[in-house]
Amino acid sequence: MRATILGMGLLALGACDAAPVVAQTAPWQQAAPNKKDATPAFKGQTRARWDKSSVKPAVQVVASGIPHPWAIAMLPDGDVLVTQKSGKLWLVTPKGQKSEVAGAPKVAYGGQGGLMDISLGPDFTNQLTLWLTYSEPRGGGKSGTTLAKAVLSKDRKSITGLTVVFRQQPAWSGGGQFGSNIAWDSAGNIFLTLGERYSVESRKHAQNITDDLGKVVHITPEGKPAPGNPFIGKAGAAPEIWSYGHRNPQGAAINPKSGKLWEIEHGPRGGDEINVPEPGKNYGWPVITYGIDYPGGPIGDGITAKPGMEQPIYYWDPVIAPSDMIFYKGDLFPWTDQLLIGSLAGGVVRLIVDGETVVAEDRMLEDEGRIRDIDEAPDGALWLAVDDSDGKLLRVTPG
Ligand SMILES: [Ca+2]
Repeated sequence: MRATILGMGLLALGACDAAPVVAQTAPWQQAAPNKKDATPAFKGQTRARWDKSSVKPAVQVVASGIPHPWAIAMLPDGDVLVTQKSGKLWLVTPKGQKSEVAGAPKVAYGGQGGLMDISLGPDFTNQLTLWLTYSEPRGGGKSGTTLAKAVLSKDRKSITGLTVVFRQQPAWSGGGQFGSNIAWDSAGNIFLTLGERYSVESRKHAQNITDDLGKVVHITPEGKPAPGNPFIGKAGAAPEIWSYGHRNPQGAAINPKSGKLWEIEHGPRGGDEINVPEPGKNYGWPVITYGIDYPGGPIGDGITAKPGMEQPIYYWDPVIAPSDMIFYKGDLFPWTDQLLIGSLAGGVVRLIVDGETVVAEDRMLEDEGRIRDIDEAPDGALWLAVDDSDGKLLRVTPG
């Protein structure tokens, strides 16, 4: 039961059977943070005021039986492609009929690894090209995040011509923290978010600009460094890097107003964060973080700020465990231009943003399980993939 705040500073305990009533200036989150000594770098960097929506979302189960889905991609005519982490690709019709799409790549399935993101390329309408990320077996028990493209057959029964476009280097052992999200910039180049592979040793690479662990890379559709990248021509640096110091960024979206990349990443215990990565900048992991280590001690020196390292525009402690996010474009819900975040631990998180400032936060659908992906259909409905053994696809509309 959460404390209920009535009016200005009056604190009372709410009845468990009643919806909590909280003044609109109070944050949604009332629980204590894990990192008790953290001070936000600026007002509103965490625990923005709660904007409780008047809309109650209605949930319809469109399909189930896709165990542990990872990502969905909406085709222009309403069909949906779904990746299953173990290495299958599915086509689901709006009425929920599902059929397997043959030709998915071989994946290193285990831990957080498997078949992950799926994205339609800008030329999908003409060329039927789609893009996949997955944990690729690289030999010696190691794996790495790989981006590949393939062509969907006209009958949608298979993908063909699977071609690897980019391989995160170096490969690493274990099943932890691959990223990975595909976002397209306005020039038709790709931002790909890449995790630092979890281990105490691999996480140090997030600060190392010679490789791809804990990075956002910016590449052409051919897998080359995108023109204008910050480290092109710099000796010893990897020219594909856009930004570094990331932990496990599983979500990304282009802000339709600014055209800039926004990225969301998992912290450890505490410290999930949203960044707006600028070229060549350092987002701090594992040197600065608003979280603590899983056993309870500090990460590194336990600091949250350092010169030369960028602050997140927003963070959470306790975590939400963010999967992906979208800027809502439609008007079926009264949330146009707001940020909707799927999360494994907090349902769908809604943020009202003003420029690059988060001004309010709301939560919904917290009882629907681990939300592994969120997308918006052409009609403005939200589609969610639920990460469990039953693997549901949900369509959400105003109730
Ligand atoms: Ca950071």
